[in-house]
Amino acid sequence: MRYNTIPSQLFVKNRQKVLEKLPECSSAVIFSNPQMPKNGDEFHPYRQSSDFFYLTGIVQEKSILILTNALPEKQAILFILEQKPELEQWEGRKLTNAEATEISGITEIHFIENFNAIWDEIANKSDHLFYSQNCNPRLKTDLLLPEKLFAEELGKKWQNKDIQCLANIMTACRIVKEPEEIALIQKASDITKEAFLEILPQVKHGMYEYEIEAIMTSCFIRNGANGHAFEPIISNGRNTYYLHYIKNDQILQNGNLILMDFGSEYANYASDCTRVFPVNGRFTPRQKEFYNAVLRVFKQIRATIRPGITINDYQKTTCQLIQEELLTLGLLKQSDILNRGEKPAYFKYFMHGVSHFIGLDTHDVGEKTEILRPGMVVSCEPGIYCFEENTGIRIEDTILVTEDGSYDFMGTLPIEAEEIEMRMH
Ligand SMILES: [Mn+2]
Repeated sequence: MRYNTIPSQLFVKNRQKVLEKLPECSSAVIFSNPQMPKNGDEFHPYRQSSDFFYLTGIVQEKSILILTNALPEKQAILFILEQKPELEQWEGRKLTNAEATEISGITEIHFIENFNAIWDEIANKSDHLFYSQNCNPRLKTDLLLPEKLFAEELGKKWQNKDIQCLANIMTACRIVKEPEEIALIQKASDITKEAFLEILPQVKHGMYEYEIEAIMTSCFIRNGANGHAFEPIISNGRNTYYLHYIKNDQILQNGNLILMDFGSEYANYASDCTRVFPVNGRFTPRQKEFYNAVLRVFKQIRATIRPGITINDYQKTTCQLIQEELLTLGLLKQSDILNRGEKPAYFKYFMHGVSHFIGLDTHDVGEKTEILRPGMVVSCEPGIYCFEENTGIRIEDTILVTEDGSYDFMGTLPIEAEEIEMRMH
């Protein structure tokens, strides 16, 4: 493993939380992610399902977890691949049962071939059957995922049982982070910070955006990250305007701003950061006006993140503050605000969410109506995008909600325009 061993106690606690939320006499099946075909005989690099990792710590394909409170003596049963030397010579070692126990804290381990027989027996004794599914409302895919097929089968086979999706229970558990998880997000954030500090003094006019990506990737991998938590955005000039630009194939031009939205993934935990800086190391006065406008909003919103409010609450505040900054920047006039059309006037310059949950996924589980509690982790990312001036500014940190407010995982990472300029010279 690239990361330090995570105490199996975390996964024991996580399973306990899910079990406590299940109604009496329930059993749940959670699948590992399938290997996603790439081309020919190759697969994309393997990424474990976040739910499966949360409950087991196991990063291996073809694994299944059963959680049950229908049989008092059995709470977690793990199914893994049988270790076969002839397969291992090609694919590398697979987990032994003892290793799987050490990682997950689960003592009852079977080979995957035995899943159907054991599950039938457990399902038969249960009143409620739960299947796991990635229920991110923004996921659009036509792929026939094994968990989807399993859910359909369940419905056909056990018509007399109550069948439910586990997603709401998983969300309720995953949304508040345990101290072990917070430490992993801190590590992912520390690696992300280091990459930014490494990049700043190396940026030069004439470099390609992907050369910055190369420094970033090198720093992430060198420090034990899996790699990028999401495809990094490294844009300059006009492309800073495009929110999800990931081609990263343009030359850095003197006088342009660079926008980097990036984050490492450590032990499957994400961090998320955005910084903007000038190619030549000096903001123009106009660029600084834009930058400081967004920075003021960032600081004010970060200060409002605390237990008791929702993301939707501070989304409204953000829009209000950005509207005022747009007046100052001369991009909006009072009359534009009064004569609003279908969308409010600021929407032309700020059109995205200011915050999302962060955890095992960069866009982690949780709705924007959720009332924040200590242990939740969110992004804070206001921005202003002006097509006419080739300028997109976004400033983003990963933030922990604490008892008395919030804590910024990015801490002392340069954020003032002058600090950034200093680091570039
Ligand atoms: Mn983000």
